[in-house]
Amino acid sequence: MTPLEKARGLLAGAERVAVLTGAGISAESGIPTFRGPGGLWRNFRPEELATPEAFAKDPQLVWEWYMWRRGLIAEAQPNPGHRALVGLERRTLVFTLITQNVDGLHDRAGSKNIRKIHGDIWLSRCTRCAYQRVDKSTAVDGIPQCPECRAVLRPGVVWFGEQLPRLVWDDAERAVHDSQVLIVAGTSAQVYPAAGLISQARVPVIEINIDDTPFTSSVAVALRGLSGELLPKLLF
Ligand code: BV8
Ligand code: ZN
Repeated sequence: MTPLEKARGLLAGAERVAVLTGAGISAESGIPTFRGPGGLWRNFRPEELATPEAFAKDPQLVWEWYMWRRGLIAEAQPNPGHRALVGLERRTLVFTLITQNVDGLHDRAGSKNIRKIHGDIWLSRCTRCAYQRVDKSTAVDGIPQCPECRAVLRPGVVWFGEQLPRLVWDDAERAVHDSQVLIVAGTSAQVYPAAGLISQARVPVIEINIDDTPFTSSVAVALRGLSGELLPKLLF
């Protein structure tokens, strides 16, 4: 039995499926991954910019990085990998898509039950009051201000050193615990607590990646290749 046949067999009987995606699933849409080639911007690594300290030190620079990324994402389209997960969701009784990605491409592809554990790049939220908004345009020059209290707005994402949104995280853990199969696609599984979801799984894990990850030796099936090509093959 080939790994693909094994993966399809695991999914064929599953009524409850959880999926964890990372930046690799958006790579074929032209969005650079964090740790692969092209992940740098003006020679800064994401870990140097996606932090409260970087924002406190230079909010303008951090906003310029997010605006650059919003621009890339606005030009990007969901790829066959995103769309295959929509097909899988439609055919599965209980389906939860847990994503580390903030790009919103799963929403645009048509996925419904999404848990954005690292937030959403299209959200801007106030650093002082409860104000938040979904931005449509990427053209915001300078540092956006809160219309309610005049404080600076920040991107609605989770930075390194920040807690993940409590309710979203609880849902994600519950989805993994309740699932019969966990698919892990396009993540280097280096960022915690997200990667910890994989070790929490007490069910077979199907890993889809172009490379090995720290969890490859412990998964039920490791499919090597592009998620945009492999995920559609999982549908039957
Ligand atoms: C927390 C949103 C604690 C922002 C992101 C030391 C110092 C400081 C902190 C830590 C530390 N050690 C550990 C930590 C904790 C830290 C962490 O894990 N750091 C890592 C770097 C070691 N985690 C945190 O800080 C988290 N918070 O721990 O809080 C706490 C506790 C109590 C009280 C208060 C606080 C918060 C983590 C969230 C950070 N935010 N994103 C933004 O996007 O700007 S993380 C960022 O990395 C993205 O969300 C991204 O998705 C995520 C993970 O990366 P991947 O998705 O895996 O992407 P990557 O490029 O790494 O890999 C791509 C993969 O795809 C590769 O495997 C590649 O082979 C594959 N691929 C590529 N192309 C394809 C493909 N596969 C298939 N097909 C393809 N075509
Ligand atoms: Zn405010």
